[in-house]
Amino acid sequence: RQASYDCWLQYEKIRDHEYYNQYVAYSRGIAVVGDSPILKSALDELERGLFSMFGQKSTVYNEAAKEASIIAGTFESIPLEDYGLNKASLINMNEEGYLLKAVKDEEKIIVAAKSDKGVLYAVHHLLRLLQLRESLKQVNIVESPKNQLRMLNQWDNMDGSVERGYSGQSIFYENHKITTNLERIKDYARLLSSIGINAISINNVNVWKVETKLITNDFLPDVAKIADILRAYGIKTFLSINFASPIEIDGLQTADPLDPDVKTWWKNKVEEIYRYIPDFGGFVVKADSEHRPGPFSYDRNHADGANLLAEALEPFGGLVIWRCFVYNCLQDWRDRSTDRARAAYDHFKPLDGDFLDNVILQIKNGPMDFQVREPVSPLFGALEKTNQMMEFQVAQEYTGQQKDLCFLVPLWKEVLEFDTYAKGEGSKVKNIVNGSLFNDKFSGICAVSNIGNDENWTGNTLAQANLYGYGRLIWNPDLTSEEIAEEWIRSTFGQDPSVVEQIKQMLLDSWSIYENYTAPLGVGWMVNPHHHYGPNIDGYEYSVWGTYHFADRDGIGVDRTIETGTGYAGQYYSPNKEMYNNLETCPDELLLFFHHVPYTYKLKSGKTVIQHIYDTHFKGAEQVEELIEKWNGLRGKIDEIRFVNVSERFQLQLKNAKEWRDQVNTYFYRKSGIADENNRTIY
Ligand code: GCW
Repeated sequence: RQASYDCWLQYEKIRDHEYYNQYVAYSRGIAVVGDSPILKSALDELERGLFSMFGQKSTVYNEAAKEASIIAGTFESIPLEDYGLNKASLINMNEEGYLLKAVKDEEKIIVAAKSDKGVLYAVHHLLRLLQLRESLKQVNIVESPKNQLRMLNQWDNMDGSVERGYSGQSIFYENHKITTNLERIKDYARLLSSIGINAISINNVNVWKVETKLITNDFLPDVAKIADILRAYGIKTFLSINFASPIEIDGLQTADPLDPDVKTWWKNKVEEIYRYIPDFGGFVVKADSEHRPGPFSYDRNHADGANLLAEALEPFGGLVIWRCFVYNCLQDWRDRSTDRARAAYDHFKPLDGDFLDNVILQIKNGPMDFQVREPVSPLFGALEKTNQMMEFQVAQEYTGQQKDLCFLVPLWKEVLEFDTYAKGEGSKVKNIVNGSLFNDKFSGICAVSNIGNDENWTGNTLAQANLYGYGRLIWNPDLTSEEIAEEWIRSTFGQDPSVVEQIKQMLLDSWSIYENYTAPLGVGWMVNPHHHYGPNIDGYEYSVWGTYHFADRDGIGVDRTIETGTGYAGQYYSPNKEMYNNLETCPDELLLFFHHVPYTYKLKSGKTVIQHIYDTHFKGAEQVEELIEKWNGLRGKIDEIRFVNVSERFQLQLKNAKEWRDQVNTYFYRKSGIADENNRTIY
């Protein structure tokens, strides 16, 4: 198997003698106390990681034997007092939290947690410390995840395709069946548990014909097999469902959420599912969105729709994750009064408080759709009485499709750090999605996954950093992008400082580089329709999707102000509302998202809009050349397969960047007639 398959779980042999000698003793005897599928996974991980790093098999004890140096188990199962530890002092950690501590004159490491899952996470943490060559001597870590649901959404279809997938085919399905390659799913579960993911929906939110039947006995036995595998790694299984299931599966006349027969149908259906999967997570629902069925067909609203399912799931502790990606996707481009950016807020804000307790609204990070640059969705902060969670996209649909390098952690961090002012200063998005600001019962973060059955999971090996970074960031949003990047590189490519520094810089610069050659000043959608890769300035300009830049000979941008525009800016709390609404205070990077301005408008940077467009596009393409040079400098320092994989993608990125540069510059030159101050080539 290639190194790239193991991603950040390389567990490379420790060759540094000093370090080896210091730590090898810990690996000789290990104990994982207790017996459960999750604890078995913890033991497997520990044995595998230690063997790989120290080159010797550990002796395994099933009790806290005195010969064992690493002792893992729950607080109930290991004799904490014997090691001078006090259970009461650990009470503050949450169900998934844990303690890692060196005891007995640093001869032993205690790996203790409230739950089995916590033990598994603690083991991964310990292995990570070893991979990062951290000192274990005085280790004393008390850690709890900051978010409750830490989820991935697979957009996998049962024909094996992956919607917005850039890494091969699905690892879950082939030929309209659930895969028989359960090993690969187990390996995915290993990767996910190592970064703390605890929930996954395993089919596309667009639920087509065959997929509708995933909740029938045609497929439930096989779904249960997947759930068994995932459960052993602390991951709950969810399914995306078709709102019209009662009609499509059993021929009911209606799927009206208030119809008694429909209610009974869902109750029975849910009961059946739980017979197969006793800890089934619940449903993810895309309803009345992009032509998917939903409550609107019956003149009902989204709360009616979500509550129907919530009532059925409630007795089993199941959740409804209801998506807020609801907008008019048959817009007339001539209609200037409709603004897609307003849609999620306009649909869901009036329903605040109407959803049952086990419903969570899933809100995309921005008001449009995972563009390179968008403001934060104003729905965050607006829902005070409704469980909610963030939806990010790890898959690089609009950010280079895993050909172009785009490390997304800095983008996600900006979103999580955004202050909504919902309850005055300090009402950050991260404190909304962790449930603390409004005391939500359920909350968290989910994201569209970026993996497929490519050997290296993510197409571009460097895109592994986005999956890793996503898990680490939502575990603890206070980690910095730098820390996360560095952890990933060292766990993936080893310790060579020159490699670490070089790749780190490349990752950290990459979002801004991508933004430079694609999307200036908050303009989105200048992409090829359907597949969304490469430039097409007017590709979405006269379409039904509500995605316009309104460039004419004088200017560009969408007027979303309160006075003269769509009023979108008014959906924010003050002072964000005023900041965005006023041309003078609107940040440059979102200027054209909120305002329509002349090409000659002077930015805060001192440049005109048109000169900014030219400069960033020339610069972006140059920066890609620099990335390539940097990467070439790593030849021989990392294995050839991964080196070549990334090199090939950089060539594609360069071609893409030049195309973007020339099309965007030429388009706006022709529109505006204004020459580049530096007389560079524009066609
Ligand atoms: O913008 C769209 C994507 C679709 C996706 C949709 C969604 C799964 O292009 O591919 O459908 O977002 O989030 O539902």
